[in-house]
Amino acid sequence: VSEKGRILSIQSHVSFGYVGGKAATFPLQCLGFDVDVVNSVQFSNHSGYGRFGGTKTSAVELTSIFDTLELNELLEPSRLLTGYVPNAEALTSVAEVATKLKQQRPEIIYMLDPVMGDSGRLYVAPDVIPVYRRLLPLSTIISPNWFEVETLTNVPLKDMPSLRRALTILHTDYKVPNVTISSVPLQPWLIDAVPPYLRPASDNPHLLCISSSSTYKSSNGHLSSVHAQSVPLLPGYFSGVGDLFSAMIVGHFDPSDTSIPTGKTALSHAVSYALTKTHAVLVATHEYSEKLPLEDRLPTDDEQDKIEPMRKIRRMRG
Ligand code: PXL
Repeated sequence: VSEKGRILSIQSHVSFGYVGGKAATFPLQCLGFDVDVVNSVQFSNHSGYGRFGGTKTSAVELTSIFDTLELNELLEPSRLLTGYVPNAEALTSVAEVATKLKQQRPEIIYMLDPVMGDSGRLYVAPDVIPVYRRLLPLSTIISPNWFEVETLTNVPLKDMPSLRRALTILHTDYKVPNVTISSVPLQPWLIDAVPPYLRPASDNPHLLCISSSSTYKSSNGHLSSVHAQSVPLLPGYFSGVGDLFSAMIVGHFDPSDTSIPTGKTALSHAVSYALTKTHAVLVATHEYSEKLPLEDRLPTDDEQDKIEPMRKIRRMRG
């Protein structure tokens, strides 16, 4: 039994490659956690390959795993991490176990990654959206991307007021204490909001990560503490990055830590660690891909579709 405690991690499993649980489990174990792993799917590889084999875990199977863990007194995590769950039935089973855990241990730290899609494209069944909305009030931290924030709040993010509105909806209507929005493309209206002395030192493209924590609530208002951090954008297409990032945030999040520097929140502190570590993994992956022949490291899925399958599979390794 580890000193850091147990994390129940409910995510996808792939035989080949590192997305979902394969991207989260080992790094969390390295941080000192015991990880109880439940596979929401068991696939050969991630869906970016175009073809994948295997099965999705049904709601009945998930519930049987959770119920038996409980009967055997093995359902005792101090943290919960949920990622990709392919449909509403399975997500409802996850919601039931999350509700039970929250009732039994209200201080549980629940990192909810509402995996639904990216860049305007939904890659789960649309009926998961209302189930995620019901789950939000149980969470401690959520880690949606830009598109998932728009989907959950129905607010198109086009300027600073709309970003503020979306964050307020998540904090007040959905009672989410901590929100981190990863991989925000640095758009001119966002750069303008950052004081010049805090902007990235170079003109190279950067990705922004926004962390917002609810700090004060009263009957007539709500205050939150918002931090933005940026990392240099690396060329290429990487899968499983969000899964590693969410795992590192929940692994480093510690509101009881009294050594958090003034001006930081427990969330922004955890996000600093998560960004640094995720970026280091991406730099290593990028350096590895630089050694591959040019045709084996095309940047987008669309371009991969134009090349023959075996080539495609070799390129997407990692
Ligand atoms: O979050 C990445 C991910 C997780 N699970 C499955 C995936 C992917 C990305 O492609 O296909 C099954």
